Amino acid sequence: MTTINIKGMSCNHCVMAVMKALGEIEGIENINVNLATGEVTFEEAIPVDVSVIREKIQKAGYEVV
Ligand SMILES: [Cu+2]
Repeated sequence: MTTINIKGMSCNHCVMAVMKALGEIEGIENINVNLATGEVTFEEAIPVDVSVIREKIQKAGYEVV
């Protein structure tokens, strides 16, 4: 399981946007977002480069810290 922290989420809409963005990356599954802590966990069915994740999250309007 991979854990990242995302800055900028303030409501459930943000949670959905982050889940959608990560879900679009091939190989990422079982995404779980904790709005209170900003902690996001997921499984990598195939290895995913962290830069791909950063870029996706940034495009959605949030930041990986
Ligand atoms: Cu929001």
